[in-house]
Amino acid sequence: MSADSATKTLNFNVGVLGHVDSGKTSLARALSSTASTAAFDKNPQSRERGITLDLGFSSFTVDLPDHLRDDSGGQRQYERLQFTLVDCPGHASLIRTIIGGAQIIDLMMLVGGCGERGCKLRLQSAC
Ligand SMILES: Nc1nc2c(ncn2[C@@H]2O[C@H](COP(=O)(O)OP(=O)(O)OP(=O)(O)O)[C@@H](O)[C@H]2O)c(=O)[nH]1
Ligand SMILES: [Mg+2]
Repeated sequence: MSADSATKTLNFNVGVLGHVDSGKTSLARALSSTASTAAFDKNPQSRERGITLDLGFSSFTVDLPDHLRDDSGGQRQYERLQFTLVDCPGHASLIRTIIGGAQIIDLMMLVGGCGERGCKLRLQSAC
């Protein structure tokens, strides 16, 4: 992406949060077109343990919705809307990593799995 087009991109950092194994990393992978080198549990420790251990960054870009357009002739005339997904660990022992990520998160997406026993268990743990 060139510097010029980068300045015309409005970015939101979206935290991807939820219960352990609810599918956060899988969803981030499915949505994203660009990823950092450590995204999607690529590091060996994550693969070995089968869980996300650190924040993972990836992104996708869409056309800017009309309601976010600035037709007033101002400086900030964005053309594209980028969502940077901040994939958070789900394991309770890694809560400090998630709190660290909260510093840069603008919005959050709560992922809840609903397979077989999933909904009941996850609703219980959210109460
Ligand atoms: N059946 C089914 N399995 C899924 C789905 N999404 C993810 N999985 C599987 O569920 C397991 C956990 O998926 P992840 O995406 O790593 O879950 P996660 O929430 O990122 O896990 P943590 O970050 O460790 O909390 C993997 O084996 C996935 O293949 C889904 O939509 N359906
Ligand atoms: Mg994960």
